[in-house]
Amino acid sequence: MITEETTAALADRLDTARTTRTATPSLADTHSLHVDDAYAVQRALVARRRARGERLTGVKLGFTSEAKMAQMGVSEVIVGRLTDAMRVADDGDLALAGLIHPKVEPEIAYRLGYDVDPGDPTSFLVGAVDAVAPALEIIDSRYRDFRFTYEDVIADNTSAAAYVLGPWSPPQDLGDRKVLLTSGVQEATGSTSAILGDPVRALHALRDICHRRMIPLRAGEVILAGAATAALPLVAGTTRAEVAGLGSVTVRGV
Ligand code: 0L1
Ligand code: MG
Repeated sequence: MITEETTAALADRLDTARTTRTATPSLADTHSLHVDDAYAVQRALVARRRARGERLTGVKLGFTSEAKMAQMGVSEVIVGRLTDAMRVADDGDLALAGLIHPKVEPEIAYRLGYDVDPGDPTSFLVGAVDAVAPALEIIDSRYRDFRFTYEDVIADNTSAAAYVLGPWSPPQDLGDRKVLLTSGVQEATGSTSAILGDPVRALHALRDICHRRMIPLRAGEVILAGAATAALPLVAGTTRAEVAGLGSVTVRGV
């Protein structure tokens, strides 16, 4: 385990990388981090944002595709925190100058209708969902060239930078829906089944991870379940994701 001083120093380093838009080398170049250390750095990093007035609005899952897990040599999803400062309105503008090297992913968002107690192993996250929506997640690793280890990316709040929510619909089966992402002239097609086989499995995985890491989930919070296609670079102009039968969500890079 790393010391509290080291945890604080690494959180400061990642915080500065984001606020000054200057990518930093992998923490693994100089530190040997355990997964627990990495989540401790993430907590300290998010605490800095909260101390500046940001409010927690939900969580996001990462590494929910087989391809990404294989690439990282891991079998466990990762979780990061969302704040109100990361939220961009549907069809809203996102300033690219505020980011380092942003990419965008089409996702499914779940909204919670009531609190879920992380200490209660019988709590049923799926039953707590009161709405679903198409979503865009903008990731912006604070590491140079997106070069990071599994522990690095956890410490960096799983590269979370911004998110956009489309219109909410009632809870429904979202298995194997076609997904189309367009960003500038680039396009990616995929399926919601890229998210752990079915996005509902993301809720099961999240319940386990929140239980182990004592992450509370509150009514009204949003869960981003993971990417349905490979990420595309976020460029100036319109980026749009469409999930068959659920609707679309748009952001404009400016
Ligand atoms: O799935 C994700 O939200 C991405 C997690 C972080 C990995 C990356 O920055 O590519
Ligand atoms: Mg994502």
